Amino acid sequence: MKKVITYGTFDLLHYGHIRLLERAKQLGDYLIVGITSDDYDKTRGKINVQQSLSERVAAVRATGLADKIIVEEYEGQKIDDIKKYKVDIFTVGSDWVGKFDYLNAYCTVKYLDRTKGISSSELRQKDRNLTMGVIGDVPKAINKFQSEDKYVNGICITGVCSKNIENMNDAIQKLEFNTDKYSKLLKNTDSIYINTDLEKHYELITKALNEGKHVLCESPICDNDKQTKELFKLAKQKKLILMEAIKTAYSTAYQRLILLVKAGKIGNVVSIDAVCTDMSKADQDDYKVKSFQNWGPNALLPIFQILGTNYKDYRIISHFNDEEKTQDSFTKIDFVYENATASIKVAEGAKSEGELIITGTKGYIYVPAPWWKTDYFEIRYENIVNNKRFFYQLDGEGIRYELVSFAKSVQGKEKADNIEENVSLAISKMAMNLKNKKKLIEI
Ligand code: C2G
Repeated sequence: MKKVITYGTFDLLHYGHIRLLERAKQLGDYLIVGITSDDYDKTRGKINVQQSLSERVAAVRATGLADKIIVEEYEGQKIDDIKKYKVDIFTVGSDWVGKFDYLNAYCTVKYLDRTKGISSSELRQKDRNLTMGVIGDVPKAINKFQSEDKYVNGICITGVCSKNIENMNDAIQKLEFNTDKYSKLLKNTDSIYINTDLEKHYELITKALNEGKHVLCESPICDNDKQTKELFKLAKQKKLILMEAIKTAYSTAYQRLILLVKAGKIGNVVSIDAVCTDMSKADQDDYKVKSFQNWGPNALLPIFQILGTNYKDYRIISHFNDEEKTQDSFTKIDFVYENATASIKVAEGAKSEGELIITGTKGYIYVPAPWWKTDYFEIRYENIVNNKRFFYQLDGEGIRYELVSFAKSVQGKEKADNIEENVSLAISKMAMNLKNKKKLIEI
């Protein structure tokens, strides 16, 4: 009996896939189909797959062409499978020509012509074509964001509006910032990404929502929790998505870490210590440090997501560079909870180790610097033989996962739960406390 094996994601199963499976089957007597797991697809850069593994398996099964279906979970598994199932022929579409020649050492490798004119990417795009305008002033941040849309099928950046427009990458529309130009940008788009000074957020978001546009906004949404609440309410009324952009919240490693903590892997959490420092902009002429504004939301995220937002007490300790006390070069906030404590340390005018440590009654989680864009963390115990290390691919610093989540939220008409509303409100409230110098000690 001649055994044939083939692999694929088979997202939104289409005619091209079916033709490939039919021809693969004809190469022998028994066809094994390997379907990629969600995690494996992520590690090979396919972050945009629309159907879950079980849906994709069911679709391939329904073709009746596969004699056996297996799941492909890791790099190198093809060799293991070929040996294990005593496979005679490995086959895949011609888009992979040459890539699997190394399997010739184990069986015959055959590339089959790819069917022209159809692909999962096109189907995904058709289903989810979301245009997005961008407004912001820091060229590095905006250009980085803009270059990520090519990894996300179905999102297309239509224009950029900025007071610094000459330093921005090419875009379909490039608009010098003013209110009229912002209106023009909004008119030609379904959604908007906002990365401006915090003071402008409220007005820009209100206008976008009132004009029926979905919003992705850098955190904090406002430096006033009442305003943030009002904006969430407006978004709900208008059936629009208002999503807070903290990249960390959308990364796989961070999400898995939160799940492990909630599943009790380190016992009860008694302390969380999050540090974020960044001095990369400090030596730029006339750069105004805003340590809390730029880093506070990120550092607060694990605290509010693990311990909740009902802290009993807090205290802010800051050092300011200016008389008006708007430029905090260093801010530390300590929280007291019923059964736990937490602290953040954020600085644009001081340097420290940017790590995250979550202390539990059975062990602790250690995320090395820079923890906010990590692909790696460890669970450590008293007995080091029980320690575990976790690694999850992170590409594009997490922006592309944020975009995928935003696109899916818009399509599904329900906001992804990466950042819960109470967490967003608590972040806005803390920004307000610092602005109003509430419970603030200056050093
Ligand atoms: N295919 C095709 N014609 C198309 C589209 C896809 O013949 N128009 C083939 C691909 O070449 C592949 C199979 O259908 O052999 C599944 O395609 P995908 O779901 O895109 O999977 P892919 O990313 O190619 O995974 O480990 C995974 C494998 O390496 C292939």
